[in-house]
Order: sequence, then structure tokens, then C-alpha cells
Amino acid sequence: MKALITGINGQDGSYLAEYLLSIGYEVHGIIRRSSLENAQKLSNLRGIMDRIVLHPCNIEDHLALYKLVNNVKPDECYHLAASSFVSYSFDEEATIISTNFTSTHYLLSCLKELKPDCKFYFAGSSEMFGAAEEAPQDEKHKFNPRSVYGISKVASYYVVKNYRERYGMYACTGLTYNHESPRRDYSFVTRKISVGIAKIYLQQMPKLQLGNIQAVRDWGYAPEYVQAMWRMLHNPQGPKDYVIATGIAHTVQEFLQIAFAVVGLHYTDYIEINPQFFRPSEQIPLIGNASLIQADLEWRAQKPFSEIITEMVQQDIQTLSGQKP
Ligand code: G4F
Repeated sequence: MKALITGINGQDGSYLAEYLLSIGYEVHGIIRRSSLENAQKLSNLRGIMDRIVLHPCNIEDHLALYKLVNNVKPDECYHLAASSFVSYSFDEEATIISTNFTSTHYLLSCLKELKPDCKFYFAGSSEMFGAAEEAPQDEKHKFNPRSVYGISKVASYYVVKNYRERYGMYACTGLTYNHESPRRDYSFVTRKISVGIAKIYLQQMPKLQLGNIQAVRDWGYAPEYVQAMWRMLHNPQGPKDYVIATGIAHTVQEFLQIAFAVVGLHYTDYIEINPQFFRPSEQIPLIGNASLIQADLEWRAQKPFSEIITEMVQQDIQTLSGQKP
């Protein structure tokens, strides 16, 4: 089996590539040309570089994608690449909608022409529910995105749905809630905290500045979430969309308490609240109901919250103190 992954060097892409290799796949990845020349951007792939094929390509370039899909002819395509930071500023983030939406549409149109039996996974998000009406949210919950990112994901969701219904393609969307790991990008709060603690512990930084620590999230473990993606492309019922989540709510404050305890410190001594990092918080928290994927595909989140946090903090301390992780 041959898989094509967009965003292969990101957190999810790299775990997915490792998983697919472990079950015998030939793995191809699409990557920005600039990332190919930057060792830091390839760090998540360092254990598998000699076992995957990387293709430099701009996912907004239809002709380049067409040639690439024609060359690879994948059996499965996982579209994970996106501008993924959640911003509520519509002025600053004008290109996110076009990048995220265009790439999804172009990929599907190329696959339809060149490899219509290729199975297609699209990385949706809890941000599509945005200002939710109730918690937890399941697959039937109304979309009400509040961010440019969420809007781009909803628009892509409908393209995926239309390619499935109109052209009979095996195309589906995973509605993933937050999922973390030591490979999480530094811009997200969990990694910001784990790196911050490592720096504080190693006396490289005095304090950590954060926004709203009462914010609530449903945090799972990224290596488990990529297995849910694979299961969705091997669904005996055919292509279907699923919520991928733990169903458990935690605050940023709870994350902090556990994370600082890993190094025997108390978070209140090392945190500064900076309004610069505040975002409007949800009235109804984004918590996922993943009972459908559990019933249909026997997938459920397993790694406890405290173990995810401990792994992240310990790994960042190892990396920053110069030990090999
Ligand atoms: O870690 P975050 O930036 O993740 P967010 O916005 O929930 O988005 C992530 O998860 C979504 C769902 O899967 C994805 F769609 C998206 O692509 C991304 O992966 O923020 C989590 C919470 C927010 O409520 C934020 O307001 O943490 C709060 N927070 C508090 N202080 C902070 C900070 N977030 C960041 N990034 N930085 C802070 O200092």
C-alpha cells in the first residue's frame, strides 16, 4: 500500500508516517521546499528519513500537485497540512481560508482525475463547532466556527462531503480535538508550558507568560489520534466522518499543576498572566463525544492526561539539557 501525507513533518504527519511504515506501507510526504532545506523543520522525521520519500511541493499549486499525484498514484491520502494556529483576528489571517480550502479542493480534484479509488482523509477540527450549543459535541452537532481557521475547515469539510456524495470517492473528515505530544508545535499552550518548565527547571528562564489559564480543552495523545485516521480509511461501513476526542475536560490550570509537579515545583511561583495571550473563551467548552468511532471502529483515547504531560515535560528537559531524547 502506498500512502501520501501532506504535512508529513508536523506532529501528526510524522507519527502517522511511523505508524504506516510499521504496518508495511510505502510512505510519501509532501513538504514545503523551504522545510526541506531546514534541519529543524525535519526533526520529527529524523528516525525515518531513509524510509520515506519526500516531495517538495506547494499545496496551493494545482499543476505541481497534479504532477505529484500522477507520479505517486497513492492508495491512501492523508491531508494534514494546514495553517493551524487558531486566530480570531480576521484582518491578520486573510490567507488561511484560501490556503486551507484551496489545498483540499486541489488535492481532491487531482485524485478524482488520476486515482479516483484513492482513499482520502481530511484533518478537520473541533474549531469547526466553535461557539457550540452544548457539550460534548458529536458528529451531528451544528458547525458554528468563530475563527478563520475553523471557517477554512468547515469549507473544506463540505468539499470532502461533495466529492464523496457526487463522485463516489472514499473521502472523509476526522473532527479531531486537541491532541498533544513532545512533537507539538511551540505555538500551542501545552508545548509552550512543557518547554517553559524545562527552561525554568534548567534555570534558563525565570517565568512563563500565559493567557487565560481557566480555558477548557479536551486534550488527547497524538500518536493514538493518527491510528484513528487510519481506521477511518479502513471502515467496513465505507467513508464516514467521526469525532476523535477523549471526552474529558481539563483546564490549562490543571495542565500547569501536573506539569510543574513533574519537576517538584508549584506553578503559581512561575506564571505571569499576560493579556496579550488572551483569546475570547467559549461559553460552552469544546469537548468531544467519540462514542461513534468507539462503536464503529473500536478506537478510543487511552493515554491518561497526566502521562501525556509527564512525557512532554521529561522529553523537553532531556532535549534542552543536551541529552538525546
Ligand atoms: O494550545 P492552543 O493554542 O490550541 P487551540 O487554539 O485549542 O487549537 C489547537 O487545537 C484545535 C483543535 O484540535 C486545532 F484545531 C488547532 O489547529 C490547534 O491544534 O490553545 C488552547 C487553549 C486556548 O483556549 C487558549 O486561549 O489555551 C489557551 N491559552 C492560554 N494561554 C493559550 C495560552 N494558548 C496559547 N497558544 N498560548 C498561551 O499563552
